[in-house]
Amino acid sequence: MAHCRTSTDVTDRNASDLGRRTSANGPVAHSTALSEGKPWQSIFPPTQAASFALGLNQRHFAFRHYLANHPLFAVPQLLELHERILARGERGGLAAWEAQLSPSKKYGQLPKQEDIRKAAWGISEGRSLLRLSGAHEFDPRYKEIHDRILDEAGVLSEFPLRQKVTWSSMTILLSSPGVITPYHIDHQSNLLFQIQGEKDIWLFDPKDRSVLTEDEVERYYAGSVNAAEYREAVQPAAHRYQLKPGLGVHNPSLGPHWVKNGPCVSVSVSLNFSLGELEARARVYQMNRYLRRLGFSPRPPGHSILRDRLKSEMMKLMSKRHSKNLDELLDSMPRRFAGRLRAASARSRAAPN
Ligand SMILES: O=C(O)CCC(=O)C(=O)O
Ligand SMILES: [Fe+2]
Repeated sequence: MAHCRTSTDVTDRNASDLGRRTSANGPVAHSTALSEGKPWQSIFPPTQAASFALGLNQRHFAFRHYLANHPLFAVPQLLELHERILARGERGGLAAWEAQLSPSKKYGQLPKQEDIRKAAWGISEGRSLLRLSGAHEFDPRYKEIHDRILDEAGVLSEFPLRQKVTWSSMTILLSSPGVITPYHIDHQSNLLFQIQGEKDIWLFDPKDRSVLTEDEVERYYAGSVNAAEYREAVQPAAHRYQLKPGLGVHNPSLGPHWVKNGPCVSVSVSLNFSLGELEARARVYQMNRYLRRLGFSPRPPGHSILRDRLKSEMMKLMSKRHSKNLDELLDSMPRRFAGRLRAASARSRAAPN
């Protein structure tokens, strides 16, 4: 039997006890943010500048960080945050799945857990993957950490990250012992911080087309978020990182990944962000999807700067607005465009020649 941390053991607490200590309107009284009375502490040791400068948004790499003992990410504090979100009568960014035992099972194939509270409080005995997206939108103390991560990663990499990021999110992940996070890709570039528990993450090179095909990426950007297929044969191409508290990994945009949690409850924080150049590339894939439907065989992005820019700008015109999150990027642009395509072909059929 594994020896797991007990300070965050939630089995001896119950929701009504938690409710008494929780304010539905805002942060609890005993604030623990780094800025409040604590000596200033950075997120990353400065010695890692080379990894950030060479790797950020380019390739996966491991890093060290100081967030592991941060009280805002202790399990009781996270349950408190969940309660405050649920007390508003909505789920906010909360979602829970019942994990399956293989990386090839896709998110869309995992049973969703309707009772978020039950999944959260039973995390140490269950087989749950619990995700809170946009934690920084619910509580300014998480926003402060979100902002500092971007600032410090920008300084370390000498890349004006804060100015270049179009939208970003702090996602907090709680996993039951032993569960597997399905193989998948994300549009966003990601810094994943391990806070509690140990787990293995397998990261693949997003540019390796023997692992991730152009067709999978195109279908992803056309709205099929589960388009990436896990194939046993490509597993040797993955790099395994053994995460433990104080370690993290950077995974650039579209880097395929899957995760196996160790024998204890895991807490991880994902700081994921989109960039203008990633969105431009996404629009090329979206335009290619529609050109393909019209019978053309478009080339993937990266072959011609001019052609890519043209496709991206056309897609931008058709979609009219800038995306503010992943759903808008993946969903609304293609749908709007599909509507316009249908209208255009109906007009051309109706038009006299
Ligand atoms: O840690 C996990 O279980 C999944 C993390 C993940 O998929 C991500 O941060 O993009
Ligand atoms: Fe992911």
